[in-house]
Order: sequence, then structure tokens, then C-alpha cells
Amino acid sequence: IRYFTAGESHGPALSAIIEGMPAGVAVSREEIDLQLRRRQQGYGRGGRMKIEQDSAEVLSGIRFGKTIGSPIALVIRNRDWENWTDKMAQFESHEATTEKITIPRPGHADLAGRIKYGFNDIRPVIDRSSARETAARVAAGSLARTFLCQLGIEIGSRISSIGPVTDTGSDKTISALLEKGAECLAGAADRSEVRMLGKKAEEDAIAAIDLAKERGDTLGGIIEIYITGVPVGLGSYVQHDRRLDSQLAAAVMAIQAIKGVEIGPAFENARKPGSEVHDALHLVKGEGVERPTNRSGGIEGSMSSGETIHIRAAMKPISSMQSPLQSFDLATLQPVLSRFERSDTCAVPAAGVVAEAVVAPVIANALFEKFGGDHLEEIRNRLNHYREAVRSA
Ligand code: EPS
Repeated sequence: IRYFTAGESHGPALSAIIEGMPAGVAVSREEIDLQLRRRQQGYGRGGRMKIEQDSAEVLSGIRFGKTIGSPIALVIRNRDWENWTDKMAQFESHEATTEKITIPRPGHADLAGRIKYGFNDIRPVIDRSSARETAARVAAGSLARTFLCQLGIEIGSRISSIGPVTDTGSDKTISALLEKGAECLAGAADRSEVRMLGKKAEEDAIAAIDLAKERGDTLGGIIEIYITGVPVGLGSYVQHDRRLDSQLAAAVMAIQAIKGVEIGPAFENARKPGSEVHDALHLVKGEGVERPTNRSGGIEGSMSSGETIHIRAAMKPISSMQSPLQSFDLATLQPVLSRFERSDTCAVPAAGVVAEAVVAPVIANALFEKFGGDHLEEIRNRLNHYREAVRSA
């Protein structure tokens, strides 16, 4: 599966073209829109989410509710566009009357983007670097996610930290939810406005967001992504670009504001001896291999181990802040305080939904690499045969 997105935050629409989806996958507009709605939620979002009600229009690649193997084109209209038809006009020039943005936000793409593309106005950088683009990625990823779900492979996420608040007491709940599948965990997380499983952590995180908002500040956090039902042996150690961990990390790192990715508790493992890190192997007759722990995050030798894949991602606090930092004006080269561009106080819960979406095509591609196939049934039969062989080996 390859996909691209297009669209400016305040342009007419966002769009995506998804190529390589197998034929025969039952998809629904409701499922795509459900994922889009999940991305719009979360405590600490800004004014834009009150304007938008994201919904995808399908232009190609689906017939009678099933994929037909050809490229799928999706469009998500920006409701806010009607307020930007002058400032983001495509052909008519409103240059003389449109205010130029010349003060870069520290930490944002503004400065490097303005220099790189040779603009005299930062607006085009703001508009394409905006995390609004992730709506198109969520719509695209929802198709791969639906495909994987039909093969018993589920994706979910929860938030473990927001700013200084960490949810430390939810290990048992997580294990129980993952037993039922990662979608179940995602559903439980969705019941919280901050997508946290622990009640106390949830309350503290909401209070921390309120305080940050009051101060005109922003908060980052840590996202935990889980993928259940992945068969052993996806990805490969034989070549650098076939490693499943590096592909997953690249996909997650490519989300706006994500600055760190680890597989399982990798940084914690780095401080421990090997005897306390590696997961012991137990052979259970008729069931195959079992591991009492999963500190490898479901990946060994850059291949899926057959355990739940667990990815952790660090999101920095959003760099559009109401309380200004020192900056300078590119027009006058004088020092000034940074200007505020509407944004969110905290978008960590939404970024979790985006992370779920971007890992789906990576897992789907690893399945195609191992099993081939152009039709859902063909892939399902090959996968079931393999799962059976692994179990009885
Ligand atoms: C976002 C839409 C944007 C921002 C935010 C995410 O809308 P607007 O710029 O009109 O307020 O709220 O984008 C950023 C965090 C950013 O840094 O650009 C969305 O749809 O998620």
C-alpha cells in the first residue's frame, strides 16, 4: 500500500490516494468517518475542531461497499475554507490585501520552511505543515486497518503521559483489554477525554491541560500503540529496509510533533542487564511458543515475534503557543515576540488515533511481502494456513 495526501489546512479540502489495497475488502463510509471523528476528539483541542465535522467522500476504488483493487481517492472538505477563500485563494490574487506573516513561531516549521521555499510570507508553510493533514492520513489508514481487522489483526492506542502526569497503575487493565484485542483497548481509551485508562491520571491530566491553557502554554505526552494478532515472522533481518521495527518507527515518527519512538520499553531496557530484558521462551503443546513477558515489544530480530506489538511515541508540546517566545520579524529583522496562530493546548489524544492509522499500512505491507495475494480471501487462506502450521510445529 502506498498513499499520498494533499491539501492545505485552510484550503478547500484534504485528499488522499491509496494504492495497493487488495480487492474484496468490505469497507464502509461509517468506519472511515468513525476514525475521523475519533481524531477530532480529546480534551485540550482548539477552536478549529468546533468548526470541522470531518467526513470522507470516496471518489474511486470502491464498488458496492468493497474494494476493487484499484486506487482509492478520498476527499475531506474543510468547512473552514469559506473563511479563507481570499487568504488561501488559488488563482485570484489577493496579495495586496492579504496580511503577510513574517514572524516565525519557535519550534515550528515556519522559519526553515520560509527560507527553504523562498516565500515572503509564512502562510504556505503554516498551512501544509499543520497537523490538519493527519485527517487525510487517518482516512487512508482506516482502509488498511479495516483490511487487517478482517484478518484478526487489531490496532489500538492509549495515552500514558500528558505533560507531567503519568498513568502508572493500568498494567492489569491493559493486559485484560489486549486479551480481547487492541480494538477493545482503543474503545476503552476512547471513553476518556484524554484517552487514559487510569481514572486518577485522567483527572490529573485534565487539570494539567486546564492549567497550561490558562497560562497560554501547551503540553505534549506519550502515546502507546498496540497491535494484536500479528503472525510471527513479518519483516526481516536480512536487509535494512525490510526491518519491521524501522518501518513502524518511521511511520510513527512522520506524524507532526512526534520526536521519539521506541519499541516496547526500549529506553528502560537499555538500563537493565540482558537477564532482566529478554523474554523467556516456553513451548506449549498445540499452542506453540509462549512468553510470560513481552519486553521486546513484540519484535525480535526486526521481525514480529507473534506477541502484541507495542510502540511508544513521544509527542512534543505543540509549538503554536498563546504565551509568546522570543522571535524576530523577517521583514524588519527586528527582535519581536512570536505571534499566536490558533491551535490546540494538547493534541496528544488525537495523535494516538493518528498513530493507529499510520501503522496499519506498514503491517499490511509486511503481510503482502510474506503472503502476496491480490484478494482478501486469497490472503486470508494463506495466512490461516501459515498460522495453523506455526501452531502445530
Ligand atoms: C488541526 C487543525 C489546525 C490546528 C492544529 C491541528 O487548525 P487551525 O490551524 O485552523 O486551528 O488546530 O494544527 C496544529 C497543531 C499545527 O501546529 O498546525 C487538526 O485538524 O488536527
